[in-house]
Amino acid sequence: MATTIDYDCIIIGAGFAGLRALIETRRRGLSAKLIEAGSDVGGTWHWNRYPGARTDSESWVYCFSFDEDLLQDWVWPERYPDRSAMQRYLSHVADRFDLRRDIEFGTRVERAVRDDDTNTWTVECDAETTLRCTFLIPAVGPLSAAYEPPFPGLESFRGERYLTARWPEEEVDVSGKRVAVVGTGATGVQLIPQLAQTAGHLTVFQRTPNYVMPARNCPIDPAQDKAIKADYPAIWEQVRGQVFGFPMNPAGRVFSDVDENEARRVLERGWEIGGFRFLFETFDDLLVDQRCNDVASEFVRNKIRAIVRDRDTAELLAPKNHPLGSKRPPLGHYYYETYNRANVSLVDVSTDPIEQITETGLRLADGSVHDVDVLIFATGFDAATGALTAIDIRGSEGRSLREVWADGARTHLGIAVTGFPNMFMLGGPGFPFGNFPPTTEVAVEWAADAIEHLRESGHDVMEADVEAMDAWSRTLQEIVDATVLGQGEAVNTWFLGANVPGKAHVPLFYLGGIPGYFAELQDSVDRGYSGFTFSRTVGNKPESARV
Ligand code: N01
Repeated sequence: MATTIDYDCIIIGAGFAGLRALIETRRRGLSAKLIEAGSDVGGTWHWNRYPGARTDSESWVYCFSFDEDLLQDWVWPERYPDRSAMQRYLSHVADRFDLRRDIEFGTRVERAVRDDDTNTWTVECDAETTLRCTFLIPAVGPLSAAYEPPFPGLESFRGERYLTARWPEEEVDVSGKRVAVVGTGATGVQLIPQLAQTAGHLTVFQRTPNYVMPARNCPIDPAQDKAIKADYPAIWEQVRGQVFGFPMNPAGRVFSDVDENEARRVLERGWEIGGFRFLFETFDDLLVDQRCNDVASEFVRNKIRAIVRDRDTAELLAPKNHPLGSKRPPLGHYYYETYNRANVSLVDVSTDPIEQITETGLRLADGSVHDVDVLIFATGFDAATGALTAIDIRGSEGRSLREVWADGARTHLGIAVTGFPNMFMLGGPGFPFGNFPPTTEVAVEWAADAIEHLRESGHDVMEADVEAMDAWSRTLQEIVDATVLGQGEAVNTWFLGANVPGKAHVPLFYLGGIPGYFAELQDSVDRGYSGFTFSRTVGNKPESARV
């Protein structure tokens, strides 16, 4: 008896990756359904509603590149769009390509189970929906499973408590209140200056200081918009050739090319231009040459000392135990300046960690107590794996992804896992870290090409080889070993799975650069999808999908 499938593809998640996957599968004549837990499209931009949320990538390249008309029509208001601008954009994309008719909102996928005999994935959702498909495409985002440290006493707190990645839709009014923010990563750094404007008193609890570079946000005027639109082909070429997928050319200089004075001028210029340009348009060896990195790190520390008036606070904010770039540096919008306000104070919890949440606030290891009305955790994410293992994904022979990854997540190309045939992850562990939308677009196209190739070759099952997964894991580790990443106290970074207690420590992202990753994808195609085995289902073949 033939098994009926509902769709060729089930996509999980309506963020950048999922929306693009829906567009591409449709274009290839595949039937697809997208399941989304939230009430609207947006993914990370749907959930991260905290005050100050905005991109750290420049707007004109933090978007889809596949449709020239979309690129030409859309007008970005600012260098870094805020959360509402991102939502407007993704909503516009959904409407423009009529995507909503194939999206099931407000539905969370709880389980996805592979049946090798019928070559199907059965996807079970909380709304008691069960759907069957041939290809499972989890597009759940690398930074979407919010992490809240399991502080003792958390539930006893009687004030208001918020997690930045699950910020409520209604406005949170902190005016006149005593507010605590725990966490000074990219999220905390955006949130803190916003809350400081109205809070009665804001206390920031910092465990590791960061090198915060000024974002230098600004409006995009019509002339600039026109120039960008005229230059898009060249801009995308830059993006695809730049290590983190940004529209930047190499600096064309290394540290040893210049003397001390010139080095200072170069860094000053980078600081004034702002954003990640400070890292990538100053010295091409900033992230690999120790001397260059030392000078750049000290340059940032001196900027902090020049901005923050209280010397003790400045010294606490200045990172000393990890090099610039060994953790993902946040971009600030008057971040350091915020510590000059009388209503803002900084508490170092590196040596005296938060020991207990009480009914009225926080108690640290040294016994000091901080009573607050509002407690906010900006404590990051269970990166790369968390959103995937939150779903009970079971591959061949009932093997669970959670168990398979218990000793460390392994994938081939950040897309496929041995034992989980016909599953194509977008943004899973081993995926490159960088400007996400343009990177994802290439991965989506690669996956769609692979499915087409699979079908044309008369096969219906595609699975990553274990040797290819091993090789990819070795590559990730070798790259980390060759960079400043994870050095010093940055060894606890989420890049390495080290921020969540009990999580296996392995590199979770490919850091060989976006061009390197694209070359790996292309190489696999050129070699007939090397690293993958194609086969035919022997048992009970599925009937074609309902379109
Ligand atoms: O998370 P994080 P994030 N006690 O993990 C601290 C993307 N993103 O949400 O550094 C005390 O960086 C923790 O301290 P430490 C972007 O890629 C993008 O800020 O581990 N503190 C750290 O300070 C970004 O890099 C955008 O010592 C504790 C903070 O919590 C990534 O998401 C905006 C603690 C967590 O920082 C993650 O950024 C926002 C504890 N027990 C995010 N546990 C844009 O592009 C954790 N911390 C705009």
